[in-house]
Amino acid sequence: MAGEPQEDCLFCKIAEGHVPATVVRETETTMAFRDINPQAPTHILVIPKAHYPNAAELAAAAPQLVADILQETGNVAYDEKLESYRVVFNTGSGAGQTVFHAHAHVLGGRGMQWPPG
Ligand code: DGP
Repeated sequence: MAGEPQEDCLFCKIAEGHVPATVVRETETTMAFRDINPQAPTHILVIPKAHYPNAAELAAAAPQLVADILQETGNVAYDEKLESYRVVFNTGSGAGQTVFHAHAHVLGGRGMQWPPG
């Protein structure tokens, strides 16, 4: 069911504390932790604790959680003292999504190119 923990989901396991992660922020509804394969000096993932497979399904089913996540991306950027940063929701495997639990990437600490690859 939408929002319920999925047994085979890595980020559900991180949210439940069953898989370790370097958690930098946590709220009632979200968790922020460092990406295991950082693509920038600061690379933090912000997830809803509830399981939704991607950002589009999250937005359709639980728009308040999208707001919670975006608020936390700003808080992460503040904590990390990022003047400029990028927030990315890869949505679908063709866009590079590899973990099918909605998450925002917060990337900063280096110059960024546009368009992204
Ligand atoms: P995406 O490709 O947009 O689905 O992003 C998934 C990210 O998750 C990717 O940048 C690598 C990160 N990741 C994968 N496995 C782990 C893990 O076990 N721990 C942490 N902290 N990050 C992970």
